[in-house]
Amino acid sequence: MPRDWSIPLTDAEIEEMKSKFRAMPTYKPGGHIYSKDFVKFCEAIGYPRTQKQLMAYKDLLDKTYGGIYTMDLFVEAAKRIHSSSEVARFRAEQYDLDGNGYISAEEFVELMEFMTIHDPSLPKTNFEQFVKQADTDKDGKVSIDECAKWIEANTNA
Ligand SMILES: [Ca+2]
Ligand SMILES: [Ca+2]
Repeated sequence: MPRDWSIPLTDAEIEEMKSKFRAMPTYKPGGHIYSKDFVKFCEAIGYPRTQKQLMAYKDLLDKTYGGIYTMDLFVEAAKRIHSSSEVARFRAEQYDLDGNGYISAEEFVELMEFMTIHDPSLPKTNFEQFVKQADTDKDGKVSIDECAKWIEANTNA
């Protein structure tokens, strides 16, 4: 029976996945694999995503993390995967590419591109509309927190 991913992963499950991570061909003792092994790894742990979605994640790794998928990043994602609000927050944090705590127009373009691949039913939104919808404290900027809430409200990620 396929795993129900809305149930949090147990420590034992995460340990088992870590051993699969270590078994990947590009695994380096520092605790990372290269993005070319990413799809293979997701298949090894039975993560239920289409090839197209997995390729979008790989692309994100190439853009944001220099093509490196660390064990820490994997464990962080694995601990949040059961909760759509946690996944949304993780995504918002990942797309704050310059790490200033806000989502810029450029960062939004990247985020939107990723989300459209992930969920093709997503309506096309431009940055102006995004700010209007997401900026709940009306300071003219979209914070990580506001972005996370917007992602959660607008997708079934
Ligand atoms: Ca930013
Ligand atoms: Ca705001």
